[in-house]
Amino acid sequence: MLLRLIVAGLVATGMSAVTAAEPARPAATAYADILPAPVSARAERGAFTIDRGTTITAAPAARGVAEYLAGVLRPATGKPLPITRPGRGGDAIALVIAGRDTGDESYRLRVSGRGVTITAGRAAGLFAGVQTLRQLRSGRTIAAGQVSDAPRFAYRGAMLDVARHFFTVGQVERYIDQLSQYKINTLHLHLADDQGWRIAINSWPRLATYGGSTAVDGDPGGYYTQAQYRAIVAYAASRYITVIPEIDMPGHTNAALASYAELNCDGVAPPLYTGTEVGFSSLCVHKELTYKFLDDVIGELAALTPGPYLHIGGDEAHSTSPADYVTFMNRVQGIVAAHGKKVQAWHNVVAATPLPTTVAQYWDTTPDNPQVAAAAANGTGVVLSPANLAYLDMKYNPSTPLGQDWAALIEVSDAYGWDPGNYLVGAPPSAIRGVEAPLWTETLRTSADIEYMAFPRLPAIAELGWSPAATHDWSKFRLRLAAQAPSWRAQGINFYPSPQIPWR
Ligand code: TNX
Repeated sequence: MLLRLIVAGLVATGMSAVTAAEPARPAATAYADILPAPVSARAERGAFTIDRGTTITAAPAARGVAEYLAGVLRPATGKPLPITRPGRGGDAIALVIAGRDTGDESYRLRVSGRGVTITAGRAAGLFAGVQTLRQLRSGRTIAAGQVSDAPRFAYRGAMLDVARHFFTVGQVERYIDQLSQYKINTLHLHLADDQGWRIAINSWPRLATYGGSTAVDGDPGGYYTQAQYRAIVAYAASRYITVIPEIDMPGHTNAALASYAELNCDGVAPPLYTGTEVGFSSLCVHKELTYKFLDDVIGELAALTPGPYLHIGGDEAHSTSPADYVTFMNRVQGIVAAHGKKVQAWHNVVAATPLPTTVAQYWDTTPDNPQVAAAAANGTGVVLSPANLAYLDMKYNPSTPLGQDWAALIEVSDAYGWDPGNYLVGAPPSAIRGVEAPLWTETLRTSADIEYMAFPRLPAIAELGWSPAATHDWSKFRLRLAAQAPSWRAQGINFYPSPQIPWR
């Protein structure tokens, strides 16, 4: 009787009596479920089981990735997983730096009954392989098979707006952990806008202490000390994510203008702003102090930034005349260059004269933009974030409780249903650096809010950035996405259960 009850229970949960007695086995489709889709993957017979004797082997250059992997696997498996130098024998998960360094996150993964080997030309590739390994693991078991993989685009980004609402270091790190699982390699932090200035600048302290004191709807403000900001950058780096800090200008600057009266053309500081209008503020383009201010800010930001790019905004400068906009953007590009950094800016920068190294971030809602296409043909790099496809703050449907709808309603099939390599009419494919999914936070206050808007669309954009165009297939993608849900539930990720996806 008892046995019959157990068997009935197993049948009800979809398991067979045989597998129930063994450690949980990965689904046979695991290699087909990897997200973002790899270049190639095939399942083989057998599986590797992590045990008391399993070690992680890594040469010194791979030590950081090994520690990250151990940090994931030890709590998940309850096994000690010591990290050792290569070549000690025994069952191992081997992280091997070998072969040509292609300068990207290419890797190969091989799982047999005897062990796991991830091989890459550089540590960033091993880290990407580790993310694939995480998806293949079920309990202590990893199904046998092989993966060969490389990213389609070098730039795979996500933006978080910490200006409209402030998010703590812990909240940003939580998002970084989520991004890294989908092989996102760039975190663009929107650090200043009309509603708040979120990074301490030692030479202009009131930017943060006063300009950072509030948020949309008068919600609590906040800012990162430089030590906290460095901690975010280091945490991201440990996940092979480069941070691009953005100070938006010449518009979107009310928080700065409110903090220092002398930055205003009329010398009068406006009040702090907690609404959600855009386009009403502008730095004073013909005041020399503006450029002294920006030289100080950009200098401190450059010193905090190991990555090559600083983002100078440049969008929606509706209170700056077109001629002043050109003057301003050209001069500020020079300041960034003088501090040894390259410029990223919203695509409006092409109205000025982009430096040869400037990258334009495209946010328009149409693939037809001759001015941006011409700049791209002229050598300006382009990152694609079309607002009607890639903006994570857009509602999914009319009844989505959070977000906006000015650009579009964006269901999962919309976020996935375009080809970045073939989107911007007239732009040479070589100009396209990749994709970025921006998350503006006028309506978002908590990590649960961030996750509801980002999941499941962020993995869709991540796949457009990583996976070969030949793998693009909605009917398969929706199954890959469905396979992620158990992991999201286990991590407490608050995702939108889109009716388009056959969730498991
Ligand atoms: C447009 S598009 C903005 C942001 C807003 C966002 C809200 C662009 C570069 N700027 O200032 O937060 O829409 O969806």
